Formats: sequence, structure tokens, C-alpha cells
Amino acid sequence: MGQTLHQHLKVFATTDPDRAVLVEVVTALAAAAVEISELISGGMLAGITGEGETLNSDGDIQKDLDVQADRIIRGALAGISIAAILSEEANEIEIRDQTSAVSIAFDPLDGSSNINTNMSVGTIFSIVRTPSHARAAFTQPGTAQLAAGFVVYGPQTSLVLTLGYGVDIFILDRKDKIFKLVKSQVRVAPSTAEFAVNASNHRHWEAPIQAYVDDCIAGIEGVLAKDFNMRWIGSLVAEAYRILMRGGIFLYPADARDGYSEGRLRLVYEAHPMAFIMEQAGGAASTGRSRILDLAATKPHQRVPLIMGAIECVQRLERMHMSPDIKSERNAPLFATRGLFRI
Ligand code: FDP
Repeated sequence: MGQTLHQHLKVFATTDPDRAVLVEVVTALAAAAVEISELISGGMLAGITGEGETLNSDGDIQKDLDVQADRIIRGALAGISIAAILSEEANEIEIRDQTSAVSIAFDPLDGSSNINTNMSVGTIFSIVRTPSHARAAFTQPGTAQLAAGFVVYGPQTSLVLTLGYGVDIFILDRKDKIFKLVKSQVRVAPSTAEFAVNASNHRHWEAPIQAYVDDCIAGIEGVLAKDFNMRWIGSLVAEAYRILMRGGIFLYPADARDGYSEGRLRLVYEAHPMAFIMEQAGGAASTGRSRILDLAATKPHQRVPLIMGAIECVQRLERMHMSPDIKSERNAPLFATRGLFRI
């Protein structure tokens, strides 16, 4: 506790010189996060309106802060040898130094529709091993990640980081402008009584998602036999942080609305890093049909359904997706109140 991010990274790097570039990238991202955090805390006083008229690569409205956060991160990474860079805010992958062992994908400002409501937003990043062709860096499965993390700009600015050896959480000490370790080797509880989903989409979901959420809502009287609490912040980083701190399950499934057949979240710089973090913390992440870390994108801004958090709940949802007859699955003795897999 109290160890600085710099000290933490130094220990990591001394055991293997190949890790030096990873440390450089994480250090640069942390410096960018300090700058973004200061900008956000100024809000309208710093000229941040949360408005914008341009569309990003994926057709989302680009807010003023999205653009500024992207610029800050690119600036911080400028002097570092990186093979390929992918940002949510850019159409194309940028190829830099093809000899570099690492490439990075990032969402400079996730949850940006929350900016002018003074709610938590964040930066998400995924650092991957560069394959023989740098252009293919982001069409690898999520298992090619070397490190991943996210920053939450909330009441505290916190950095969640995995270097592939568990998950650690740092908080920005505003006085010194440095991140300090507050939680080491975070674990996600295997089971939970708290779920997060945008329930207004219920009628558009596939049957297994509807059934699972209905079971949560049925509480003590339903097949899950316990009362659930629901949270929906509408900011992926804030939901993920809550799950790391007190457990839970998050769902952003595919649905029948136009443009949502693969869900909403992006595979490379949202689902992959979150999945890496969840698994490193003992949780799980899945589409309901496949493990997120096994998936490889076919295009840079590909979307994917995401279910993540408590491992037993994610596995239950997977079984519900696999079962052709959800009704019998839900009523089967294994899942009933006194069943083996009651979770
Ligand atoms: P946003 O569009 O505000 O950037 O990344 C997409 C995201 O936020 C997530 O942070 C959040 O979980 C989700 O969208 C919220 O989507 P809904 O508005 O459909 O609930």
C-alpha cells in the first residue's frame, strides 16, 4: 500500500528487460490520465461542454472532451517506440515503428455521454504483442494482450492495471500528481446479488438474456432464490470498477435494435481489456457463447456483446445461451433452489 505506480512498474521491469517498453507505455498513459483528469475536473470552467457535432469512426457523436483526451494520449505516447496505434476516435490504425514489440489500442474517453452530467468517465487501454505484421496487431485474439487497464475519472481518479499478474488499483494523489497503490491483487467474488444492464432494452434482447434478468428480478421467489440489486451507471469504466470493488455482473448484450446486432461495446479497446482484467481478478467475460479473450476482431472498431463479472453468473448465462430449451434449463434440478449450480 502506498507504493507509487513508478515503483510498482520498476519492480516489474527489473525482472525482465523486455518489459521496459511496456513500462514506458503505461507510464505515459498514466501521465496522460493526470492531464485528462485535470481537464475534466475543470468542466465548463475549462471549456468542456460535453457537446460536439462531429461523428467518430463508428458513427458516435464525438464530444469536445473525446477529441482532447485523444490528443493528450497521442502526445504522451509520441516519443515511445510503438508498432501500431488504434484509437476509438480514429478511422484507421496508425502504423509507427514496425520493429516495436508492442502495439496499443485505447478508448480515450469512455462514457462520454456522461460528461455534462458530472458522472464518472474513463480511459481504457489494451497493450498487445505486435505480430509479424504490425497491421494485424488488432486482429489477434484478446489473449495477445500483455497489459490492460482503465482510468476512472470520478470522485477519485483511479487506475486499474493488469500486467498479466493479477489486478492492482492505484489512486491519483492530486497533491503530488502521482498514482499510488491502494489495492493489490483484487479479486472478483465468484457469485453476486447485483446486476447491471440497461433494462430499457429488455424487449429487444434475446431469450437467454431476458430469462436471466427476469430471474434476477424475481428475487427470492425465482429460480435464483435471492433478492438482487440493480445498478446502471451507463459508463463502462464505472461499472467495471464497482464490480472489482464489491462484485457484480454487467451485461451489454446484442439486441434487435438497428445497429445493435453485435451489442454496443467495441471488442479491441473495450471488451478485450475488460475481459483481461476480469479474468486476472478471478472473474470472467463472455458473449454468452464465447470467451471474450478467444475472439479476434475482423475490423478495428468491431462491436461485441459483453457479459462480465462474477464467474458463476457468467457461466450460468453461458449455459442459458447454449441450452436450446431455456425453460427446462432454468427448471432443471441442477439450477433449482437446492441445485448444485444455484448461484
Ligand atoms: P458512451 O457511449 O457514453 O461512451 O462505450 C460506450 C458506452 O458509453 C459505455 O461506457 C456504456 O456502458 C454504454 O455506452 C452505455 O450505453 P447505453 O446508453 O445504451 O446504456
